[in-house]
Amino acid sequence: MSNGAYDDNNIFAKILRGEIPSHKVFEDEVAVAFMDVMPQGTGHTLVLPKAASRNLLDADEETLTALMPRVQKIARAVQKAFNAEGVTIMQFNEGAGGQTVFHLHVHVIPRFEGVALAR
Ligand code: DGP
Repeated sequence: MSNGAYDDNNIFAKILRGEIPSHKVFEDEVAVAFMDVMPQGTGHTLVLPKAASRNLLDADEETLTALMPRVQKIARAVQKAFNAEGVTIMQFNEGAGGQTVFHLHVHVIPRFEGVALAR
């Protein structure tokens, strides 16, 4: 179980509703992907299910099953687009786990040999 209820005033819920702008690079009926405003590396992209889940601990199986192929699709696309040698996938749960925005999202970060993440 997660530590709290889903709050639909979180910043990603607002992006999903089109209330605040984002640099969107993918959207289908299940998920969206947009560029992270505080990138830890070139091409840092976030993939979100449209379904309201606070995080991985809170998400139902249907959401997770649908999300992973989208994460793979975005990971392949950003690797190609940025000519990356690898891709790091990260996902944080609750404040103690490093989560700052409480709508489930997966970080997709193109990686290059010898280049560390920004933070
Ligand atoms: P985390 O909850 O720690 O997994 O990371 C949240 C990420 O979301 C963090 O890398 C910064 C990013 N972020 C925060 N606010 C915004 C925003 O308004 N727009 C976009 N595109 N990214 C955001």
